[in-house]
Amino acid sequence: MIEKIKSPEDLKKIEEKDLSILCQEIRTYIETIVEKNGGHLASNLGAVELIVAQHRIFSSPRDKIIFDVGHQSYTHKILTGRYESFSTIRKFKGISGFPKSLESPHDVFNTGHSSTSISAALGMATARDLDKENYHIIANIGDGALSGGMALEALNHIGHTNKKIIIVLNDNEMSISEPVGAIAKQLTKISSGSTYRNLKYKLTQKLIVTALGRYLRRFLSRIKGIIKHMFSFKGLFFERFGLTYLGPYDGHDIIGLEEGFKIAKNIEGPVLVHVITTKGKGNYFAEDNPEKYHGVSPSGNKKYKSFTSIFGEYLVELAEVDKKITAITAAMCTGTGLELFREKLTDRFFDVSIAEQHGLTFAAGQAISGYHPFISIYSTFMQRGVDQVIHDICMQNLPVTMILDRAGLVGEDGETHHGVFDISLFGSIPNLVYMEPKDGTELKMMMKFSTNYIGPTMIRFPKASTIEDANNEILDYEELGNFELYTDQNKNSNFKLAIIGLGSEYTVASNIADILRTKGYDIDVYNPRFISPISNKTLIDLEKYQKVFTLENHVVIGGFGSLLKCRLLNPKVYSFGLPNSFIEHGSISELREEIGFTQEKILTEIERIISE
Ligand SMILES: Cc1ncc(C[n+]2csc(CCOP(=O)(O)OP(=O)(O)O)c2C)c(N)n1
Repeated sequence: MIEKIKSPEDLKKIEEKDLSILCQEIRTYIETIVEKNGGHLASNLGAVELIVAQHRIFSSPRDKIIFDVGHQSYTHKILTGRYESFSTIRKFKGISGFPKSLESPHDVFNTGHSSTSISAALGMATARDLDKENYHIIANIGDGALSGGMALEALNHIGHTNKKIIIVLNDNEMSISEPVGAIAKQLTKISSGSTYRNLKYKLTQKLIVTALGRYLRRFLSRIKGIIKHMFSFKGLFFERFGLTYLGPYDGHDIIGLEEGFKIAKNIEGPVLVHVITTKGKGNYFAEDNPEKYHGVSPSGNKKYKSFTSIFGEYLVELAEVDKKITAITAAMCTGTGLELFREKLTDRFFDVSIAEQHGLTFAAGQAISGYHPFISIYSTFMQRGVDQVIHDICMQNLPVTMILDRAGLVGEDGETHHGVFDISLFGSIPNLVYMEPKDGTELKMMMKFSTNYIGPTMIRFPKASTIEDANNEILDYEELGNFELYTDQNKNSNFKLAIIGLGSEYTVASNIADILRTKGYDIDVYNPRFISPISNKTLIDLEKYQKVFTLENHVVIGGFGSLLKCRLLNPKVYSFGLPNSFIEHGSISELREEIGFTQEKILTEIERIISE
């Protein structure tokens, strides 16, 4: 059935009795492709019926269906003309793992970061009303994403504007990990937990097999809806924001959901349709362990440890000795390698939910009270917290260590997830010691350095595996801002060159220098370690070169090289890195090739510059 659906109009022609078979086909297809390409498994399996029902009741693209984060939009892609291209999802030049308006008119708002859907929907609703148009705007948001500050700001605004939008709350009682906070607790109370779900599920499984069963099921669903509506105070939480509350609906009962959406369509003003789903639905492993199966990667080379796991393990080591160390995550415990900390040092572990801004100021509060928080946030999500870093942490010179995981290109998650702007955002902030290690050993040295440092530190590292030695070298405070000179080959030649490879680009820089030396050039290699500050000693050292080349896994304009260029008087600085454009998805090596950021291409360009 699935391959015949070229648009939502085809979906509307499918008979009710065949819908559960269709959903099964969609699930199997998602599982097959995600196993090959990697992607968000559990969230998508949980949202199949929810999306099928929406596309049957609403008329996309005239009606606008928005997805928060967008990681759960696979069924939507399959049903909106992308059944075939779905096999290329997340692959280089294939379709994106998130909604992309360039891909389809059905993807009405691009996403990747959390908690934007209600704001976008409300903005679109004001435009619709100013234009005197008449279509529906539906914002799909998960219970995890609802914990984000933006979503709450938007709810507050909705109460003021009273615009007609339909918010569909996909409540699976999970963020990536267990959801955090008072809102999550409220939702659990409303949905009366999994008992409701399990009972309903078992009942419907029994009844589905017969025509009488189907009739009874629809009847029960209606009666239940009415009773719920008459007696419940359940939606009070949302009604206080000025929303009409509908639900909770069983998110795996298409007919019930369709009824709910039909009611929602006819209500004036903002509506919230509360839907209870099971994350990972239909897949035993994902249902059982939704945290692990939230996102999956195709199996790869596991020979070396990642920077992330070295960070996570070493932080436990440091915190076992230093009782003032805490760990903070914004809903990314597994992604940032903090599971061991959560397990071993539970009272000093804090998940603040999808609330990067709050997490940073929360860290400032701990630091001002004598603790040393390590807050780990992906570089791309740290874009949310610029003012908190400047105003709350750096201006007060507080000892908070900010870890920017996934800095640089991240690969298959694509443009919304590459961490390529952080140096532009944080590279010039006073008091901040900002570093990037060349490998796992140096990461540990920087972490140790940070724990005793009096002010704020930030350490960026990529999504990559690395090496880690057992040595006990330390990064000395006298070294602050000094670049490390690795090879001093200069024989007093009057044409001296230097190449500086930031972080994991150090290896590429060193390889290039080796090749150039065999061709007779005098070239020194530096491992900078520090993005800022840069010491006077280093600046004086660098003045002796005719030409300086910098390499970084970051955009060139506003990046490490351009910061250095502002500080040097004499040598010409040539920077290599990423273009100042939004970079698509694909494997990191494919993307580097496409951009021209490979060892061979950099070498060729450097040779051309030298010979100028
Ligand atoms: C600003 C931001 N922080 C973190 C993330 C990473 N992230 C992606 S999905 C997700 C959990 C979302 O939970 P929920 O909305 O309940 O959706 P579910 O996956 O449970 O369906 C998180 C934390 C993100 N996309 N954006």
